[in-house]
Amino acid sequence: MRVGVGTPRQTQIPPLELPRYSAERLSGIRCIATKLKPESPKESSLTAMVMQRLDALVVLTLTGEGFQRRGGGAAGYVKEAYLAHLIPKQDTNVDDRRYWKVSPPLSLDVLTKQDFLELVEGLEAEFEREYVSQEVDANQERVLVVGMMTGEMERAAFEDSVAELERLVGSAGGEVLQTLKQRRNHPHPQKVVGAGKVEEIAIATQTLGANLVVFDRDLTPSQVRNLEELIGVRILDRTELILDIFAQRAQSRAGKLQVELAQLQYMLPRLIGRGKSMSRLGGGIGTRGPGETKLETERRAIQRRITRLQKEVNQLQAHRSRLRNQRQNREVPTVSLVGYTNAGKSTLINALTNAEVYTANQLFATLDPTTRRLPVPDSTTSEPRTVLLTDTVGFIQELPPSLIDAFRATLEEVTEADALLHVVDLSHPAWESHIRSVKNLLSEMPVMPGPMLTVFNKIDQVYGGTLAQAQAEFPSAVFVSAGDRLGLETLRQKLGQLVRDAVVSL
Ligand SMILES: Nc1nc2c(ncn2[C@@H]2O[C@H](COP(=O)(O)OP(=O)(O)OP(=O)(O)O)[C@@H](O)[C@H]2O)c(=O)[nH]1
Ligand SMILES: [Mg+2]
Repeated sequence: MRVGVGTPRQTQIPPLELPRYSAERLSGIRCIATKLKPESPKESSLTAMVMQRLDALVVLTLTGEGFQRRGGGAAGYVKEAYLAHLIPKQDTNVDDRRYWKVSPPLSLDVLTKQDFLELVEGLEAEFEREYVSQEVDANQERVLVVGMMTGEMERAAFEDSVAELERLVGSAGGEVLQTLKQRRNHPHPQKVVGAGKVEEIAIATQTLGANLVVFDRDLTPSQVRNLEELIGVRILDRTELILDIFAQRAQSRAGKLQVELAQLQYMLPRLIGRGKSMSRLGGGIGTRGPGETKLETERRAIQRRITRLQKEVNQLQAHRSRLRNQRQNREVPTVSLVGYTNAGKSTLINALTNAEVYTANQLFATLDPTTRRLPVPDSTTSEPRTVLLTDTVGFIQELPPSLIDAFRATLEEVTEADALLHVVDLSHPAWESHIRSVKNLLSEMPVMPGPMLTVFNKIDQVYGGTLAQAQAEFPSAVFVSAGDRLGLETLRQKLGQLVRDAVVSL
């Protein structure tokens, strides 16, 4: 038996320390609390019950007076008893947060006749039935998404970025069960979101049976640790999620190499950070020892591996640059497709050249570059001439810096091309901000790319005044539907002009 002094909320046991912790079971703990006022349990106590998945919560209210029975034993002190327990989801309503049932005031006699084992077993059977029926695919992660709108962020930009995070979860193979949002001036230094929100996340995790919570920003190691302790499931930040998608997509040796490098580079400072905070915490007896040493060894091993991978990426870079030189010697101009992820770059190269690049309605479908020959009409002679068209990895806003660094060999295919085709998905509500993100990323690349032609894609899905707006703002752009093979001839001709301009400007 565990005795805690304080309200059920104050004496709460962290999820990871509970004897049992899962969506289909209760924790195996019953809590009895006393209360001076004759009123039913407070919402905070009931919330604490949900978070610990208590078998039951009994609240006894006191009369403030009582008497000693003859022969010992107190009586009359307890006025009434309330019995509260969780209820299965089909009866709950996430919006008004009714996850529980509270009995009317009972007398102690009635309460003692309650068969708790039967109650718990009955509830667990229902939870389990519900859990099994929810479980579509056991391999699919059940994810809760958390978005936080800070200070100067605009509402629309925030909504777009949360929607994008949901799509990233889907692309990583997860299922988004619910998305929770909060507005704060600054992220909370320890927990990112406020205490009330953490509780709401924990409850939603519990009741929906989520096994992963993804945040729309990068988290510090201590934030991750605190949140995992409070919520009880794995916490992932945006960069880790993107790295995970890349890891799943990597096919070629070069791709795998670059992904591993990016993952280790992201991880390393986090390991060091954890080490530091640990030593700051104690800085004395009990803080030295195998924990710290192991961390140090681990850190060195990772550093060594990073150095080796970096060397390999350098070799890869040198190899690619030799290939590019050979192409340039043959005087075949090169054009790279760039653009936001899912803009339709691979669909476009397939439509233009009969390539067989994998396309899909998911983010980061393509990782490895593919190059194909494409005949275009020469802009002066109209004779066909060949250009080499390369499709490669898509961009995203705030592409993690470790990825940019690790993927420099792949990205050089982009920056060292003679010209760029910037593919924009005009059917996407955030197409304008996508253009800005791509331009920002290009401007951060070490080598200045050549001239660029903007291609608006998916015009078959564009409605309202969007097409006219884009045409007015980008008079020299081309408008196509790669999917429906619309506008491809115009695109070929403009490509002919583009490479001539590029070669002239060299
Ligand atoms: N309606 C419509 N859908 C299109 C068009 N072009 C591409 N798509 C769809 O858009 C999705 C993404 O296409 P991809 O070619 O894989 O996009 P990508 O730019 O290569 O994306 P990443 O490789 O992930 O960066 C797919 O579901 C395509 O079928 C188009 O012209 N019209
Ligand atoms: Mg692609």
